Amino acid sequence: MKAGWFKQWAAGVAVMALPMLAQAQAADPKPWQLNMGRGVTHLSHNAYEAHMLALWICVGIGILVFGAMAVAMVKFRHSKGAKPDTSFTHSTKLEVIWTVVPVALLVLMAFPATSKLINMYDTRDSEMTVKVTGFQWMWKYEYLGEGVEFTSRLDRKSDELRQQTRQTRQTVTAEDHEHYLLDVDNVLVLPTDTKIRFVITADDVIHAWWVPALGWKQDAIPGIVNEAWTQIDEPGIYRGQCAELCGKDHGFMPIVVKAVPKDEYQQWLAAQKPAPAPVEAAPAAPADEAAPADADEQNTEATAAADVDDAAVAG
Ligand SMILES: [Cu+2]
Repeated sequence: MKAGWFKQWAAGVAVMALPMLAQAQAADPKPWQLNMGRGVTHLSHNAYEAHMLALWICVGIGILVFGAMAVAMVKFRHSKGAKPDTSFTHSTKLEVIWTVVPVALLVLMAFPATSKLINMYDTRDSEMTVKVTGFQWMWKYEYLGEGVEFTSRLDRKSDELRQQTRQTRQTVTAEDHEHYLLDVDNVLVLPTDTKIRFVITADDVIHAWWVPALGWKQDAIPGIVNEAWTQIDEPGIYRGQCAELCGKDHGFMPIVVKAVPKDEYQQWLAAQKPAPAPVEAAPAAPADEAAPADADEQNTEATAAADVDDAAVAG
């Protein structure tokens, strides 16, 4: 057990020591990460900025208050002959200051926070909509208007490991599974640089759809449709979990978002669409048509590959 813990710790240190790996995992929390993550969307950056503003104001207040206490305790201590002022009752000047300063600070924080909140609920001008439905215990994703839908549940390997460890009471290490309980069978593929609207609901009990790198979590409530939106800046894999205690397998309904460039997304989407029903009356025609169709597909693949090469050169 001890060796397992050490291995996990060593693996964590190794990951932090490798900037390349750390870059790839930039959106995931790291061991011993203290601050909240920046995330990969406009909204997550907003949340991060609001958090940092409040944090630095708190740091300033902390330094002032504890500094004043330290000075008072050291400079005016009894052994130095300090005498308490027993006649003091109140000071109007001080009372005004300690009322006005906190109010000013709250207003300073409330203004940007409110505009960011309004922005967060503004789903206008979105280019596509994904419907998310929470089930005990999996997610269903529907690409509205595209005829593409699928369910996404805990990956088989994680599930097997969890059944095993339940009996053996052993700990699952990173060697057993790099993303234990954070992997799914079907990932939610989304395009980058696209305003995506989500409509979120549930079919049985309340769940909550949460991918920290996107910067928000939204309740999935039966009979209610909640809205949210995202625009992902960087391609990558972003993991999350159900964030509302929803039953015995609440901890086993992870979320995986795979953000890919727009053209790659279009290819993926086309591949997901159900094949058109075969035409009964023309037995010979499909063979002829198949060839040009294949050629087209190869062409788009070649173009896509060229794009990737271009991107690599540009990068
Ligand atoms: Cu749930």
